[in-house]
Amino acid sequence: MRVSRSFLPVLKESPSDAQVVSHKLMLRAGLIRQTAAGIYAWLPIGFRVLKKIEQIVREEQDRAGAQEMLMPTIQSADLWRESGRYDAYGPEMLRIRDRHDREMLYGPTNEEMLTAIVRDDMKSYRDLPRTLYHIQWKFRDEVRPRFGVMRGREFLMKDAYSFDLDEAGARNSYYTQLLAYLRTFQRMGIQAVPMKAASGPIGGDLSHEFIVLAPTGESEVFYDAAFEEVDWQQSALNYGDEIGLAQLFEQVSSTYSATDETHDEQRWATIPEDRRRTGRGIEVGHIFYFGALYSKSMGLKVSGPDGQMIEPMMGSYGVGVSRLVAAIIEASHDDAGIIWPESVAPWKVGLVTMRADDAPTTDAAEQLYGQLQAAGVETLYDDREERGGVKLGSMDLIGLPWQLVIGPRGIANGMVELKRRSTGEREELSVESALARLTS
Ligand code: P5A
Repeated sequence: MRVSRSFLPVLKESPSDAQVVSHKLMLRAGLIRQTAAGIYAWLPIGFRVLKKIEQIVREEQDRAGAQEMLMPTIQSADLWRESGRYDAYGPEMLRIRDRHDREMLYGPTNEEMLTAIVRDDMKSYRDLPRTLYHIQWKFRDEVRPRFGVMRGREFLMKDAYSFDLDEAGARNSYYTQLLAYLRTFQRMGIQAVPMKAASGPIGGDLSHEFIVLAPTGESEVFYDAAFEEVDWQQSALNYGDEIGLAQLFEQVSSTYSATDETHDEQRWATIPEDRRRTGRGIEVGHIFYFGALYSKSMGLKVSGPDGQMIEPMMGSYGVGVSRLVAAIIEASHDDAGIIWPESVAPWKVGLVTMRADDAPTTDAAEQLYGQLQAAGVETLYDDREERGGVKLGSMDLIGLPWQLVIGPRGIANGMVELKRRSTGEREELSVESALARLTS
């Protein structure tokens, strides 16, 4: 993409209404704009990151055997009366009336809706187990929306729902999502630690939240460094391996991690000091097992092998997709701006010309841009007639993993500069080797 044709509004000053660094950087680098309290438009850069995160979540859900679908944002109040949550949910629910005066709502979550959808078609034990998910906007009328998309009112969530014949099956589905989450967050370049949690308004008795360390997090957290030591992508654990998944759950449960609500000073003291990690944390995911809670209240039943009726055991599994954009920035930035992990970066390379009025410089840049594009390398090309220093400043702010800088002096000798954003390391190399490096 050419910057000269882009809508990439970059702000020099930190906006005064933003309190946390991710919100400041998201406004300054032109990722989002607020359109109403707690409601944001996603500008091109922000949108690209959101889609990258969404895609990682999707690939890991698919790999774990969940199947994607799409449910509407608007729901009928009657659905929620069936489960009894219509009144219980309180003022966080945005309630709407249509022209026929029917009560509707903007969905804060979809347990009721999906249970109602499947109950007409899941009839037999052969229809189980199933896990379905969608990636859809939610609305929660938070008392205090704050920190930008971190706690918005409208936000994007991946929510999955599992249906099983019995508790053992349901636990296996829960463990499957646990592993999928460990893999998902690690692919995004962040350390998310599962912690036992209370179920709150979703209900149920088994629940974990996934917490990313960041100084501006809402709760204080404690965990054993063992969580940082496993490569979940490389782990040979297979989704069909029920025993392995149960062992994973045991391992996660026996490794210390806690929020301030569940923290146990006595157990904490038994962990060697150099393995204790503490800080503030941001919840980027939350998984729940709640048995037959919704099957029972909403009349979901299937016939078992010998004709008896069975209420499926369910779980639900959420990832805060839009919140993750902010959480990743909280975990990965410096004074100059954002540092995107490569897997979620809006583009891989920022191509910068230092002198737009120097023909050999722009010719070389145009040619490189064409070659990078032909090789499928996502490139943002700053072709503006701006001072080189200004362009480099906005590249640092936007935070692409690589900057390829072309100036008159270097290009006269066929040389360009390649900078790695995360370390600041710069290297002079020939045009050919720069290209080879970025396309490899
Ligand atoms: C699980 C899936 C649920 O709603 N029902 C369907 C369950 N869980 S949850 O914990 O309430 O939400 C899941 C994740 O969504 C993110 N999230 C938010 N993100 C931005 N702004 C908000 N106001 C907000 N509320 C929740 C969190 O990442 C949470 O873990």
